[in-house]
Amino acid sequence: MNFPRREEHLEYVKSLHVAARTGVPTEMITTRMGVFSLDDAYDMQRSLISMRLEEGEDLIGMKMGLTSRAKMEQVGVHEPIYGHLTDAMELQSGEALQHAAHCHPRVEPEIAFRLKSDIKGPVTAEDIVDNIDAVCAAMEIIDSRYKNFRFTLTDVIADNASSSRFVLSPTWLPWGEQQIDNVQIELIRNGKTEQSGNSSAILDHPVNALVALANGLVDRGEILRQGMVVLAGAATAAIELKPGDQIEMRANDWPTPRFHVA
Ligand code: OOG
Ligand code: MG
Repeated sequence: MNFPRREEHLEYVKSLHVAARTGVPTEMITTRMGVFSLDDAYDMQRSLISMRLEEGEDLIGMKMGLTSRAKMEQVGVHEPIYGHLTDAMELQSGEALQHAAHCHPRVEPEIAFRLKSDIKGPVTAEDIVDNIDAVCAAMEIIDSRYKNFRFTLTDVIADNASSSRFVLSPTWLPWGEQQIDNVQIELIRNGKTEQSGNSSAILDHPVNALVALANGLVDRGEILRQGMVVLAGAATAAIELKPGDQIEMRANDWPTPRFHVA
């Protein structure tokens, strides 16, 4: 699978791709070309993902972002956004994250869904409860490719919603066996809780993130595919990562994802 590319965007998209590969941040696109539309921003995001796919990566999921007030306030952008996840972005639980390969990485606690069947919007939460196969606690490593981790709505969309890596729990929980709203969430660094929150902070219920994503894809004629992993968006603000950090996340008594920073 691949996405179409627009010639006039290539220069900006390439800068983002190079920044992601080198860990050296770049200028915001709005600073370079002025204001651009949401539609153009999502076109640029798809061009950026095409570059990864051409280098051999596979599309394995999607992410929602800015689905909680804590996250919106942290970055000053107040609308939910989505991004794409490839296989190369997955870090296995227990592995090391190479700090030097990133611009200014942060981590945030997430809930991940795995899809049992395709989801084609428009849908409501009731429509999709049977399309979910499993859930788990997850962490996303976000790393804006822009200088100083500062951006506008369209800049962050073009930059694949800041997504860099993601870590899933070692085991998935079968869907329907546990509640996913009102889950107590903690992000822990070197044994100390740095952020705590509740899964209900994610659009009132994490399933609403999946609904928003499926519905956001309608005008592109795209659907969510069976087997995809979908991150619902962080329930708390993100924290900056430093070499030596040991990071783990707790979500009630669910299996715990963890990693360390080298
Ligand atoms: C944008 C991405 C937000 C989330 O979970 O809210 C996001 C950013 O914070 O840089 O992934
Ligand atoms: Mg996130």
